[in-house]
Amino acid sequence: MPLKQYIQKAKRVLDKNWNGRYTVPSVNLYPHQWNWDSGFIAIGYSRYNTDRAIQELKSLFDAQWKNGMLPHIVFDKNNLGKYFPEPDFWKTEISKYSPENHLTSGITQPPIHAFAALKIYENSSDKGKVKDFLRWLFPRLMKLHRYFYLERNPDDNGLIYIRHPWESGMDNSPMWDPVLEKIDLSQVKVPDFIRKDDKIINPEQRPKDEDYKRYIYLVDLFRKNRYEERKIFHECPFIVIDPLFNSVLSASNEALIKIADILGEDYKQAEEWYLSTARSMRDTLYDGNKGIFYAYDYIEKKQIKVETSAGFMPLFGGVASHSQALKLLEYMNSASFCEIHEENCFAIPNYDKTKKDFSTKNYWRGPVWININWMLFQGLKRYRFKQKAEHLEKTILELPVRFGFYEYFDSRYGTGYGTEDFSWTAALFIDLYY
Ligand code: 9YW
Repeated sequence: MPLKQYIQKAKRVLDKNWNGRYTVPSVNLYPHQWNWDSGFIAIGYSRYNTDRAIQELKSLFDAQWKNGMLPHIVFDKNNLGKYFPEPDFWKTEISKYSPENHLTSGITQPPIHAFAALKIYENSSDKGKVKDFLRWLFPRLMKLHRYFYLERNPDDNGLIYIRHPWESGMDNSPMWDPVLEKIDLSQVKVPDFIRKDDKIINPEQRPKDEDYKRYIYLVDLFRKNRYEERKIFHECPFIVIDPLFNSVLSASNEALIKIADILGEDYKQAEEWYLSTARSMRDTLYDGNKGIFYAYDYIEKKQIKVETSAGFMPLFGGVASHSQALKLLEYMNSASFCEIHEENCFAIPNYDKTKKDFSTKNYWRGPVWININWMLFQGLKRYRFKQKAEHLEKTILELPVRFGFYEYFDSRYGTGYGTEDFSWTAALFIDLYY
């Protein structure tokens, strides 16, 4: 089948998941609006339907919290009961910052939105229309980034912390194991709950129950503290600096500078944010022996020495120095994360495949994710690593064509796992085609 017909298929996936206001990641598994998913989805739409791209981000930012936080889920009030945890569990109405007319979660996700908004502008032929939208969005983006630099920046050095694995977007990444293990389940009280995800998808490909208990323990801690950031910061056992989150923020800071410029607004603040985060990441997260950026446990004050695809993300944010970038490429293009021309390997798996607990099929513990590969592709291009960039581009196009628009893919055989008809897989496939 010619590639063009797969584009029609990809568009049909997005149509199926569009509910008139926004696009759900997947009708059955994730039936609400997800924060960074909508950013990637908007990038896909920006190639052929500017109005939908704009609507996608408008719906999300309508639910922005009063303190600037953009929630990781905006719930569809008419479609409750299929997912866990939903608003009856989050109880975000007890926060003085939660929005009046929307039901949301009480955590955030990697802030890809300024980057996505700039793409909508660049890809549109109706610059006037998109400029009006950017005028609406710009103060909201500034408010979101300001929230990070005021509320999540304890040392005032631009290293922004996350306080839940779900905020990283990579829920059960092996990177979080050493931190989560510190929550001793025999010592803490976890509220009763019933998972829904493991009834839809084979539990072998999802986080373990012990992981889920810890996720829920953290949500309970946030509720108990009425979502007050200062209080949470002092009590929460999971305070980490994630290289992916901070790299995405950097890419968006850079986009904010450009958006400010397009609108004739002041770009100085965004520039300061950009410089401070990038500099501190280079100084604190990089490991020159291994050639990767690590996450950092803020409580233990040490790097978390676990190698995942998140560690290469400084390429996407333009954070890595030239010599760091060369080392990243070397490690990325090795037997650990698939060499160019390596057989039975789809670049790049989410976790170093030489590790003994590497899994080709378990969620964020080894499979290949299209959004991660897409961001790394952008990063490799910006550092002019042409051959490797082309290798990733080929993978991103090949996997959905051969196996379907799945949520994630087996890193050895390419088989699709998780849910089928997954929105960001379709959206980013479209983006690459154009
Ligand atoms: C969950 C929706 C989300 C993504 C996350 C991914 C997964 C599970 O699905 O989260 O229940 O929220 O880890 O990155 O945004 O696609």
